[in-house]
Amino acid sequence: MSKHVRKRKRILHSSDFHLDQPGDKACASLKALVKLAVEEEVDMMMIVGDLFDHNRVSDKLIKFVIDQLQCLKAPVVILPGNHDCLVPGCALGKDEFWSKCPNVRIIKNSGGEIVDFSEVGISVWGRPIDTFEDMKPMEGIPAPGNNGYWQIALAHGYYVGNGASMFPSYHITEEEITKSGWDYIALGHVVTFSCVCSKPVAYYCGAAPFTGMAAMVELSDETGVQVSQYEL
Ligand SMILES: [Mn+2]
Repeated sequence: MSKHVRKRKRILHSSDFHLDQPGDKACASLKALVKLAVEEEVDMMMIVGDLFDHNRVSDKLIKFVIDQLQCLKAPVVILPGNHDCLVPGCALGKDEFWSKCPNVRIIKNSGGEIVDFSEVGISVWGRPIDTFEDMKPMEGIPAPGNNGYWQIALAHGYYVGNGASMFPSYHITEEEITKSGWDYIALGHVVTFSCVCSKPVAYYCGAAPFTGMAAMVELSDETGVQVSQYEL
């Protein structure tokens, strides 16, 4: 029996908007990202940490974000990063706003969770930063499921390879990525677009307001996982 060939999918991978005030440059970047996602008819959009610069942002700014994300039919996955970490009173925890946006899924389970998006055939794992202490963004990642979906892991932190790092916290190691078994590792926290691993494919998408770009991830069982930058 031949292996089941999954449907090709395209995911828009972004991170590190660091939204602070309504109308700032980062807000324009988010708006451009949503426009691109609509035009390209992507299957999913992901924001891998630090959507907000801090947790004291105004309700007006949160409403702006929700107005934008509601323009999409595709599911949007948001991972809390170190700047918008999931602590009491945080921006991503204000359910009175986020509940109005059914296509948005915020990864909240402490220690990590898998979310299956059956409508698009994609499973997502992520572990939110939910503390002001150090943590390991890929610690405890389970083996991917056997549901025939694309398996995408999200992590917000520093890739440190297999050695010591000059960076103090949020370490992601080479071994955590290579042994994960997931199809694609979507990374956030680092400003520039960069590939850190080819098997499985793992990329930093870069900070959209800084690079003016987002990463398009094309998933295909025939041609593999390919990542390229799209201008915002
Ligand atoms: Mn960060």
